[in-house]
Amino acid sequence: HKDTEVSQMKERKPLATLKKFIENAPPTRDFVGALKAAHSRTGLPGLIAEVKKASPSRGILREDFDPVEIARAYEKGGAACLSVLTDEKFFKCPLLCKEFVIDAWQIYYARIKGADAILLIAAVLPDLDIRYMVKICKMLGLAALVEVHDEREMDRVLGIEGIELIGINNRNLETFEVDISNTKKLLEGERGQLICQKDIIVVGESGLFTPDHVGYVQEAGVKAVLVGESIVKQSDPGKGITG
Ligand code: IGP
Repeated sequence: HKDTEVSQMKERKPLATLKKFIENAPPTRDFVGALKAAHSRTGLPGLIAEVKKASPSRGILREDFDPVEIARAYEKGGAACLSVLTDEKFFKCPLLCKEFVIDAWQIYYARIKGADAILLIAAVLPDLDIRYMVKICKMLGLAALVEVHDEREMDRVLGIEGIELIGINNRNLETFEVDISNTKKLLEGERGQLICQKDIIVVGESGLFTPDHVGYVQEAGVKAVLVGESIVKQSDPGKGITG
């Protein structure tokens, strides 16, 4: 059976093999559409709820880590999308595959593993690679969440055609320092206007722990948020998502 073949795929298969699987795979779920729908339905940023066991800055987040159970709770709680290291299990919410993508092969692989979106981090990818990878995503029906953390990266990314989703990371990946005013800073003035003109959905990422934090980044102009630590640690991770 095809699904078992995919889940047993241990070694790095040639790209041609992955492409053949993708031809027969079910269509992707509309990641951007799910965020837009949640935003227009609630008037609040659409939530990408992140499943993670640990983080380099905070260590283990929960001992009783069951990714499937947590993802189900997020879904039940009303998350628009999920962010997770791509898993073989399928969920109804569109899935973001959270990986350090540095090679196009990883994008094809994410697609056959059931991802609906992938993360492209501007800090580790040259413009040419981002352009090329965004095109591959389009071809495969995947959304690309392009992540930036400073003005320079934002300006680079705004110069690339066809970008629908930009994530502003409030965490500096080198120092792990979190500052949610980073989202506001990067959306001020001309950058904010350009983003509106281009109809780009901005995702506020990292360090969001309270409704006030979410309100703050919403005020700054985000239509979606990516939240991990504060919800993954809850005894019922789905509770309070829509509240
Ligand atoms: C979630 P937090 O502070 O809510 O757990 O953050 C998410 O933004 C964060 O995990 C993240 C990340 C990344 C991790 C955003 N971009 C890139 C690793 C690599």
